[in-house]
Amino acid sequence: MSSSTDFPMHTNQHDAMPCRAARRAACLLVTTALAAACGPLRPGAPAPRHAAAIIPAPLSIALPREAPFVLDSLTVITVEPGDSTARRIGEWLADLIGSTRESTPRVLEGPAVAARAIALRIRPDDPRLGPEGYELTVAASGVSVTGGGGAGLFYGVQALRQLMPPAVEFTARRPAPLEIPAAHIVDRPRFEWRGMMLDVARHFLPPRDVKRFIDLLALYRMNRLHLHLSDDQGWRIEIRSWPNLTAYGGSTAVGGHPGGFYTQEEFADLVAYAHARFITIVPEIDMPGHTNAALASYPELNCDGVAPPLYEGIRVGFSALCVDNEVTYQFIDDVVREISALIPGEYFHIGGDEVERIPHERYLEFIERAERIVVSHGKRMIGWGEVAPANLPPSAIVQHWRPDSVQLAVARGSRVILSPSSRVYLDMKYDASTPIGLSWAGLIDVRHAYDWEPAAWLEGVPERAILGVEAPLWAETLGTVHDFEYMALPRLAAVAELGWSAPERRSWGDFRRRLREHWPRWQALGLNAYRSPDVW
Ligand code: TNX
Repeated sequence: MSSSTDFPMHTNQHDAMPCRAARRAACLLVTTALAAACGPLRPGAPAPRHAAAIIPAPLSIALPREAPFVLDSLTVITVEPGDSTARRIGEWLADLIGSTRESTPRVLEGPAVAARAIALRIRPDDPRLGPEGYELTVAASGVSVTGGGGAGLFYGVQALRQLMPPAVEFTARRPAPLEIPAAHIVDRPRFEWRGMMLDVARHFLPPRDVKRFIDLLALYRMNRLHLHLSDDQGWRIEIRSWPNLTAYGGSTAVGGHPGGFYTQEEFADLVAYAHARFITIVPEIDMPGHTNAALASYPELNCDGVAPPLYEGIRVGFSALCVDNEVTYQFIDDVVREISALIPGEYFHIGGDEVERIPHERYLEFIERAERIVVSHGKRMIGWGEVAPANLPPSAIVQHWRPDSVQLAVARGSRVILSPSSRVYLDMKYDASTPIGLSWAGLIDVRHAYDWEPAAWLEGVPERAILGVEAPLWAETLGTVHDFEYMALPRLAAVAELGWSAPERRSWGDFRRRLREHWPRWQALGLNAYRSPDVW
């Protein structure tokens, strides 16, 4: 992957250079990433206001000091004839540009002959790329984005988006010139699982807010959205064969806040919205614990046949399905069947965490039976670290969150998703003054979330056993989407880079420099990020 134009991004420790006079002198000196922000100075030309700052860091990136690509009303986007995936991605890009420009670029099918076009194509046979890899070239004469697959093309377009000024994210139209610095990137991800989890059970997020997070994941080339759809405080997805789960069990949330749930149509729409952005939705129905909302909705799920009251507190560990009742397994079968029919993705998460009410042996038998139910509906089971001692097939996946025994599952051939609570639990406070969030796993500032190495995290869990990295956002203390955003950003960007970028391309100093450049983009997107004093 190396070429003479490659250079490590982390050689450049400069921050954005806002002033024009200092800029001219500095530009004579720097030959690294900052050069893109400098470019040739033309009299009267507006100074580029942002330095190239791509997150996650690409495998190889060169920013030659050449003239930029100028996007104007003549620019078209070209795709190959009959390539409906590339066309769809082209239309996504046209929408992004068109919302800020007076005219939306046209998406044309045909050979990329048009002068100064943005040419999109998919080349599955390019061995450098793989399905999620891409090559991006920006020159004055044109832009070319080649993906090894549809996902790769989409990620190349996201890298192109990050080379454009943050103003491209505004939805208000304005006729400002849009310049894209000359660049050459060849890139592919390190891990196949780059995820985030939203806890919509403790506090419900309506579909439009979940879509905001899907959009954010797309910006950072993340590809899994795990939705924690049930817990003690609420059941959030319609199950037609058990309607009281949502009618009653979905009516509450923590602290008396409003409940809510997704109808199956709404859920299918979220799945399609994510799918169009190459993101797989991973549904979680937590069992056998974290089930008070279900237990309250159906007395027969309780060993004593008595439904408990609904619960709005934040204790954990007190609830459990009756693992000795056959009706429990009928219930699980119905729930897994109905949800599985709504998702093309191959994963179904059964939770399995924090069970205090069931003897360990019975718990493990329950997990093994639940796994068989998941497989019978064509999905692969995922469970939190507690499930590792169960006798599960290698296709089952274990999600590590605290010191546990995932090595047992790895020894049987299973792969692991890393979500160490002390690093990537986005519900942990940044520092002692953070007004929301918890702190049981520690305070997690941006650097702490960034500065660790997945392949060195757990003894006995080498790189090949790691499926990827996921950042859970638990919502006991988060009331609105603004709270969710405040805890997610900037740390989500750190987790995106952990999941995507090669270890030799990562360094805190360079990440911090790039992160600084993302603040105006978040503002343009209306995201309520935390302005960490470590970074800004
Ligand atoms: C632990 S992580 C939990 C959640 C809580 C979270 C709060 C896990 C599998 N269980 O039930 O919401 O801590 O940080």
